[in-house]
Amino acid sequence: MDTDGDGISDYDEDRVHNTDPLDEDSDNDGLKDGAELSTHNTEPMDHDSDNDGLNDGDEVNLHKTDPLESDSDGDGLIDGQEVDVHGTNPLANDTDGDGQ
Ligand SMILES: [Ca+2]
Ligand SMILES: [Ca+2]
Ligand SMILES: [Ca+2]
Ligand SMILES: [Ca+2]
Repeated sequence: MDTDGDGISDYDEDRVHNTDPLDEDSDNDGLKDGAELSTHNTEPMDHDSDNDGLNDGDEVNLHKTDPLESDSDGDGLIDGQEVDVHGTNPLANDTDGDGQ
C-alpha cells in the first residue's frame, strides 16, 4: 500500500522514515520521498539536507549542485551564497577563469 505513490509503502513512511504517507513530497522541496531515500540519499523531512540555503530539489534539478555538499566546488563559498549573494557558479571554483 503506497497511498501517495512516492515509492515508499505507507507502513514504512509511518514507522521507519517518519514521512507523510499522504504526501509524496513531505518536505516540499521538489523531490519525492522515495527519490530522496533511494536516489539522492537526501533527508525526506529536511528540504535543505546540507543547510546551504538551497533546497534539495533546486540543487538537483536547477543548479545541478550536490544536495549533500554545502560547498559543491570546494571554494569556501557555500552553494546558497554563490547563487543568491555573489552570483558565482557554485560548480566552478574560479567563475571568471582568472586563476583566483
Ligand atoms: Ca510520502
Ligand atoms: Ca522531498
Ligand atoms: Ca541544500
Ligand atoms: Ca562553492
